[in-house]
Amino acid sequence: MKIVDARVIVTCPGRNFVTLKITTDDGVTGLGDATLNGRELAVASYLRDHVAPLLIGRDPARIEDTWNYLYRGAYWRRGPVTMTAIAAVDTALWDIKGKVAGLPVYQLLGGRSRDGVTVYGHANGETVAEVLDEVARYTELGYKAVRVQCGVPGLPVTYGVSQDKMFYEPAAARRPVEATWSSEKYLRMVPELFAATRDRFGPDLHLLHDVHHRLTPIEAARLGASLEEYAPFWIEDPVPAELQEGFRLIRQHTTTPIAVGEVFNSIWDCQQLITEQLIDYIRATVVHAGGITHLRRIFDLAALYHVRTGSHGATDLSPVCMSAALHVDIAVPNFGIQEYMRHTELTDEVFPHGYRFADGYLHPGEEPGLGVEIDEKLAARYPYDPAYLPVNRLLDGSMHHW
Ligand code: EZ4
Ligand code: CO
Repeated sequence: MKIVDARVIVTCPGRNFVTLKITTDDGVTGLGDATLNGRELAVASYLRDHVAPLLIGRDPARIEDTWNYLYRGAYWRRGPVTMTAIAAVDTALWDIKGKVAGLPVYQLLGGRSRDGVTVYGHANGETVAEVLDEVARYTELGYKAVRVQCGVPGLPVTYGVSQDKMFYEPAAARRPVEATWSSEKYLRMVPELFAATRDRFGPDLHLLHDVHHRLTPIEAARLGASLEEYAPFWIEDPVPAELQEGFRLIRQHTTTPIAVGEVFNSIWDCQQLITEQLIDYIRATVVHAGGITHLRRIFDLAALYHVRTGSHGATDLSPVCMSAALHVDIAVPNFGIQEYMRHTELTDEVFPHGYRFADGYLHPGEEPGLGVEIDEKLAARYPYDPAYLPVNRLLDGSMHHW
């Protein structure tokens, strides 16, 4: 079997998605997500101009070899653009392998390790009362785990709080929205949010929170300590993770579990975090961490060090990525939890898929391959629409981490 076509499809059914579609000489097709929020066309060009020509004529069955061909063969290694492009190829080849074998991809990864994939939803609000109402909507839908994000009194725009609550979308503007930040005000708010949520919903609901890289290690240590009595499932991205050893400081002061890694692209971004047991959950996912092939390598390393998985699953990861993530989640021994921000109905129409939500769990479908397709005619009706993620400034105007 040979690859005869590798095509990049860019579509914006409400938000931008980049998809790679690989076709074999037998007419089998495979899909890979290649969406990099706010930098979409860089990956589209990388694939179209530099990768697709190399794929033509290759044997689609040689997934590992193709991964290394693209990784080592580029000479310029790693980085979000390269690794997202490699992920798209890798994911599409796993899809093809599953279709050729007549098996869902999770069967090729060793079969089920669990009955369903526990997911968490996003409850966002301007005020604590609003957040609690959102949490109630999720518990009514059957969710066992909810991420809580709340406006910070005294700050006009806060990460995680949007107008359309059930379909949070941060990349909405032609120019980046400028948000403001104060760690001091924020650190006062979060324990109040957790106290109120535990008080209303009791001890069993898993509560998560995303710090979105905004604290220093000692501030994160204080946050973790101040939340211990509410037993959070995790706090996510407490600090920017370029300085992996910085997490030692957090660890010395709190037993609140730490999750990190939605912006990681490779095993080398988290090697020290994992091997020194500085984190509890690794948030790398298929599309930004080199595909199923590389993600499994990360997860296997994590398993050796008692680190569990908690893959990124925001709406800027397409249903192709979500589908691939679920096949990995259901199979790996050290699964922890999967983020799940539901896509809009229009996105689900463009990407018909077999995975289903029921009672707090997602279930990958039983279709051969990944169980997700793209309606190209419908996709073509929604052309690319540039949008940027926000930026963030301190009250004095300094650039801060978003
Ligand atoms: O800000 O996916 O945990 N989820 C997140 C997301 C990210 C976006 C960035 O594109 O932090 O909402
Ligand atoms: Co996050």
